[in-house]
Amino acid sequence: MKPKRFILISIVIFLAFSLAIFSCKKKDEKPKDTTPPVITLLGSSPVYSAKDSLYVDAGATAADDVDGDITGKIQVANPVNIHVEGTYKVKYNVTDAAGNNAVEVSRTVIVAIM
Ligand SMILES: [Ca+2]
Repeated sequence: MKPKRFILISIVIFLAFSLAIFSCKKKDEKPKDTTPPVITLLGSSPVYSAKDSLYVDAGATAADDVDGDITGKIQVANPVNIHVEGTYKVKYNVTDAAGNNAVEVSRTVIVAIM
């Protein structure tokens, strides 16, 4: 066998193996999750709350195309101070396992003397 032909055959075999390994790897990869989760507000907005009385937030739910129900992962920012009249915004945020952030959902809470 001529050395040139040997080298050529080696290269072809190497490329064939590379291609085989590459296609196997591709099959194992899960499709990338690029869809953000969706937050659904429970209860209404705005909500009126009497000053100095307990405010209980109705919360929200979150669903993701891959992770499913991720309500438990919702981060709630609740700045409501029941002792101070004013308009507050309770904000809900959530991120799926792939790192996609949901569109922030908020509820307006108005604390007033009733
Ligand atoms: Ca997702």
